[in-house]
Amino acid sequence: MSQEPCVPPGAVHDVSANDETESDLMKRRQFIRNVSAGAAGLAVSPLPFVQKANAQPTHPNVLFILLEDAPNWFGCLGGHPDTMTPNIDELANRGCLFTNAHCASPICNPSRTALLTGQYPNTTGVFYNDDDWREIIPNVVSMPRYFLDHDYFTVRSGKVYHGNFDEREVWNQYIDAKATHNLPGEEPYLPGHPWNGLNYLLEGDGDATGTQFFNWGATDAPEAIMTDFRRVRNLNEMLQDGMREPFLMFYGTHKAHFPAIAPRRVMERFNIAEVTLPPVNPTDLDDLPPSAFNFIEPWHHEDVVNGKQWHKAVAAYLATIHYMDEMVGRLLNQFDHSPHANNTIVVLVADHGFHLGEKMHWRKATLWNESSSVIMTVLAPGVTTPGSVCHQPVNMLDLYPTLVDLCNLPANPANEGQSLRPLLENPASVREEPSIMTLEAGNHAVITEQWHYIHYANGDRELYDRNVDPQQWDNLATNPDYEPIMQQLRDWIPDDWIPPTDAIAPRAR
Ligand SMILES: [Ca+2]
Ligand SMILES: [Ca+2]
Repeated sequence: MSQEPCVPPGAVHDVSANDETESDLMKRRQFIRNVSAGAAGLAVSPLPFVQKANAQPTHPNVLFILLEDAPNWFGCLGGHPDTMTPNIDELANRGCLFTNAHCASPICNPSRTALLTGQYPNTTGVFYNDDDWREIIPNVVSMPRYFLDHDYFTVRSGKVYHGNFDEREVWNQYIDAKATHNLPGEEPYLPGHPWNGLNYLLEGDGDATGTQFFNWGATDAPEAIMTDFRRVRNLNEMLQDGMREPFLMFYGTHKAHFPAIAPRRVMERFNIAEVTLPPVNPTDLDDLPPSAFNFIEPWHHEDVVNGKQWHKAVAAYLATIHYMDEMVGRLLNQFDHSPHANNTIVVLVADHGFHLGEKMHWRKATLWNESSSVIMTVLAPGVTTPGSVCHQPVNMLDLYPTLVDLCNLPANPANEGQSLRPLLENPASVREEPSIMTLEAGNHAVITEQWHYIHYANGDRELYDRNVDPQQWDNLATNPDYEPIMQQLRDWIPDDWIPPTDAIAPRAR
């Protein structure tokens, strides 16, 4: 879990407590509003030695692979030691892998809304899973709509938007996510009798099926009915027939979401008894401020451990990730044999991270690295160099303006992220701005190369040094020596993103 990526880090950059100037401070405080006005950009020139594998097409196609609920258990990220993700590792090695990428919010709907609108949760007002972004921000132009409006052929299969908050009309070819989701027998639910013996009805998971979500095991269902198998088959048939160019194709995976159920042949590749458990410090929660406990459910972890389910759950999640990787590999193999292989940008990112016991927590919706950190890799013909790795803090908000930039479309001034092109061209270049993630209203994480700063709505704080404490066990926020650096990091958060003390109460996720 704590292994370093296999490629040496690039230029080290941190927010130092020294050398602060008034102009620096003002610059940071203006950052969010500047990008909101579309004024920000990185002035980093590509290095002349960067080798271009292919000529850069004028309007390249885009293949966008959006993973569901994925911890950073990927070989290319030095993730879980038992993980098997050869296809995604190979894709990462063909382009630029970002090792310090974060979601905009560690919950499905606000994360996907931020990705698809290119705007922060505080701008859209979409913080929760039941916020219908189409009603809240009806005039915002989503990424697929923007590409459609600029004469791209838009295709999608699988989960792109959260729940029912879909945009049917922006897709030239649309494969209904619901219609391809969970055919009978795929995930053999046993209402009231979850396989793991943990009879949980998780908040937000509905009624009759609630106990089935916090579940794991193997299925003997024919693979032809597995959701991801069918979604990839549909896309592969389109690729085989040839697509109208330029196109924007989305594949949203069903895995690795709970319930962690994979075909038996996949599950059997993982030895349950010997699987490596995530590292957990038994006293880890002792130094957390009260607000942290609004977002965690340590009793779930106790029940998993006491029920002797931890090994099984970890092995099952590794299996679902492995199966997800297989399906991505099937799609990429077809894509590589298509006429589009050399003029298509491939992006792969997860909607947010995932806890499997770290900090005694399960699932997501925390401000720590397990929830914030996502795999992100970009292969851009003529722009990225095979095998390149970037350690700068980036956010999935950056992908909308990045794709607009790489596809030579006019910039969308409503985008608040920044184009990653300078980092794709030169991964060692420095990005001054941190990556900011927001959990519900008023709770934020500010992440730089070195620091992970957490600011809760009531003013509670946490600070971790990413360089020496990758597990985030040692909360430095109570040490006055770190007050200057915390103030600097806090200054990246616009004042109006932080509500009056105790104004915000947690809501169902
Ligand atoms: Ca999700
Ligand atoms: Ca701790």
